[in-house]
Amino acid sequence: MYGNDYGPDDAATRTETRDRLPRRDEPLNAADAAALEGYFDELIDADQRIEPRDAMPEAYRQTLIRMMAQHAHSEIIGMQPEGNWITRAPSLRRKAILMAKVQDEAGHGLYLYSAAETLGVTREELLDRLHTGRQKYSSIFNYPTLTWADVGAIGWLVDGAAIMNQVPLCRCSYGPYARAMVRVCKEESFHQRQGFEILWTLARGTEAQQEMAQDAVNRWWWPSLMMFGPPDTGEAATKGHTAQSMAWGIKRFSNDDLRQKFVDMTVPQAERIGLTLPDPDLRWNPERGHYDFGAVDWAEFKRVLSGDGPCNAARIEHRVRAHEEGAWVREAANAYVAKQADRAVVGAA
Ligand code: BYC
Repeated sequence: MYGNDYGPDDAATRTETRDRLPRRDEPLNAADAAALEGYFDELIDADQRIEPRDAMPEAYRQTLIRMMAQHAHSEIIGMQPEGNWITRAPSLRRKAILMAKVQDEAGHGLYLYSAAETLGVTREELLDRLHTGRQKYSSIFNYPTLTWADVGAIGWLVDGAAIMNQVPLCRCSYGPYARAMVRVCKEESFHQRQGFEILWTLARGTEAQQEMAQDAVNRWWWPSLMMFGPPDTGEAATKGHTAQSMAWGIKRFSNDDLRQKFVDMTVPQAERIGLTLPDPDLRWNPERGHYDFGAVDWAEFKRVLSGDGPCNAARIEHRVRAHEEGAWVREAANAYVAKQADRAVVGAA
């Protein structure tokens, strides 16, 4: 878990190799570059963790920055659709739970921005990339939350998909990302349970409540399947990042495998709740030992990614406004740190 610094066997040799190599931010000569490649590959082959001070191939660093930043952005943008229902939660208990969940998402964003900063990029730069559309966030958060049941559907389906995708990231080859994911996943499990429980309750309520629950599931099911990313196996595979990211131990499964696992996990849960998943092609395939399911509308996914989803503009507009209105908090925090540093100098003199 704690990377090659703490490995038991030949960790001494590895540390020696590392100590001979320049740190990540020092220039590399040709001999160092060759040694680095061997050393990095050796760590990856041994399923060891890469740590922030390790020299690493630039493409590996950039891939992680892209993925971790997109993940962090998704967490903080993901607060918006659910935050929309805090003032209208149907009871004090539901309100308290939802507030705790939305705060958890903010916390996940903070762990992930901090973890991404260990790769030598600033949080300011990452937020700027989000605000100017140079970096993505998850497609799922461009859909609206029209009723209270949507909060249940997000918890059950969106957080359920998130767990399926993120549990393997606890074994990601980059140490800080892997460690951040351990806590994130624990919290996501609670989120999924609360969503399940909201829908379970609605499905046992009045006819109108049952219809509201079914309508929410109808709208969130397909976008949840899109969360795993475009097809990356078989004939439908698009040219993406999966093969390289799996070779580097960043991703542990293909998008398609995780999507299938998610469908297999969710169908029995839907049966227990008593809701129907909106896919006429969904059926158990005993030969494959998996559920078959219908075709995802990848044209819709592309449209949403290109900015043409129902809420893209509103999400970014809201985020930029919140960032601008929070400028005084960042200034005050910086002033406080500067003051503390001055006091420390005076105290030491
Ligand atoms: N939405 O080659 P691929 C949460 C992009 S947070 C938007 O498969 P990769 C939660 C992809 O970036 C959920 N874009 O890429 C929060 C790439 O474009 P670029 C977020 C997507 O990176 C609050 C292109 O499509 N979770 O659950 O190997 C409340 C080709 O894709 C999406 C994470 O970020 C998408 N759905 O795999 C509740 C987890 N899918 O960058 C819940 C960490 C693909 O080349 N990230 N794209 O322009 C990952 O696991 C991977 O980055 C992905 C994509 C599986 C998402």
